Amino acid sequence: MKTTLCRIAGTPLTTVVDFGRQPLGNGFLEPHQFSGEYFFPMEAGFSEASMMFQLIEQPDPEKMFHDHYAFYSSTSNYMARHFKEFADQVLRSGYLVKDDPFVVELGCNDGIMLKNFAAQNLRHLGIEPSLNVAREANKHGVRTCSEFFTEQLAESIVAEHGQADAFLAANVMCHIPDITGVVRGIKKLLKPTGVVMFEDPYLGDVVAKTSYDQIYDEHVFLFSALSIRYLFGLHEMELIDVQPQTTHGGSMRYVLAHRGAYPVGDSVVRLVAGEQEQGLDRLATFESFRASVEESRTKLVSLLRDLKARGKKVAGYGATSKSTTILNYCGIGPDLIAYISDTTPIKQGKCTPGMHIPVVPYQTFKEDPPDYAVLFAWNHAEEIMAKERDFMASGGKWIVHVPEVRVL
Ligand code: JHZ
Ligand code: SAH
Repeated sequence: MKTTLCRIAGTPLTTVVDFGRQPLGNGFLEPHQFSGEYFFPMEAGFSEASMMFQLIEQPDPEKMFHDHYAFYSSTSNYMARHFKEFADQVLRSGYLVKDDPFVVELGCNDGIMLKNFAAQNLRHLGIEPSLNVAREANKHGVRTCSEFFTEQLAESIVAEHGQADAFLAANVMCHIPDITGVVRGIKKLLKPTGVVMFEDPYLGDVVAKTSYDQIYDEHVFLFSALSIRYLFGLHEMELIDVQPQTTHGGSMRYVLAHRGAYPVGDSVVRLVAGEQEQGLDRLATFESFRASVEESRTKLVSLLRDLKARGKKVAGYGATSKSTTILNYCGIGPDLIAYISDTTPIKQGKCTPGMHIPVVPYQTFKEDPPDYAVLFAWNHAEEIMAKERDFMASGGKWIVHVPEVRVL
């Protein structure tokens, strides 16, 4: 759906970066599907009224989240540990009532976080519209409801299960265009003493690192403490704590509650001041972001062309959703990148959205390693570097584009 108005403030949106025609970030496909492939014009906009960075147009949710969704959270061991720690934090937090607490998670995917609550026999519910990943969660004892979260769904959850002590979400709040409906739903779902804890890629990191690949169809918003405080403030809810995370290349965990339920922590005051200093409340910041994005594109394309001219073999590592933006925005196809290796079975044997680079099993990378590998899963660098010592020992080199295009 296209909008020219800010989804939160209703005031006009200003386009800050135009990424051109883009396919679905997770729209991996087979050659016979090329002719009917879906594309949309992807422009990122900013609203000074709400301080919210957002897409002008986003494909319909049903096009992106369905019964063959390609992203499985548990493909990273590091993320599995991260979500175990997140669950432990909630369990220790003191926010859960002693007697029969109830935890709801939005976008629980394959159960990577909720399985930790299920293992403790704690009452929980995962809202997960993508049926294939929800079924995976069920195998881990996680109870799911395969619907898109809305205010109405919140009402029916309350009717069936009562209100929740904790409302959790990771990498999903920033996916939902009717975020106002979500906040209204949360207000109804949450007990007076309940808390909301959610994390998403952080706008401050995206701007600081020019990690423009965090902008794709699914990410209709990139949040900051400023925009989250504004959005929830419209609904008498308060941001009480913020906790920076290293995951997904720099994320922020936001803790919110009904207004007045808990004191606002110093962390919020400090982060908001830092964001004002970084200019996350001003259009001008995103004008210079656009210049950095364009420069990053020029450098990556010229590096790949130079390697091709020198007869080097280049492959990609990790067929991430993020890479869809890079490949399509930079016009990088199979002529520059021979294949992309990925451990997710549902992506293998298909081609990348839009630029149609073959996605191959990890085995291919092991057996037929390239001279250079573009680390599209750069957010998992630590986990991947530890695993790929042989590649480096035999002379293989990594290319990264964050925070700047370079060969490691
Ligand atoms: P990864 C997805 O983004 C989509 P993506 C979504 N919109 C979002 O916000 C985040 O996730 C949470 C593979 N891999 O995590 C697995 C290897 O091959 O960066 C994945 O396909 N070998 C919901 O897609 C991809 O890389 C490995 O050793 O940008 C990583 O995808 C590892 C660790 C991963 O998310
Ligand atoms: N929390 C996991 C999964 C993120 S993927 C992690 O951090 O790894 C985002 C998930 O949100 C997808 O599985 C998608 O199906 C789900 N989702 C998308 N829109 C949603 C909505 N409106 N309500 C609930 N879940 C949604």
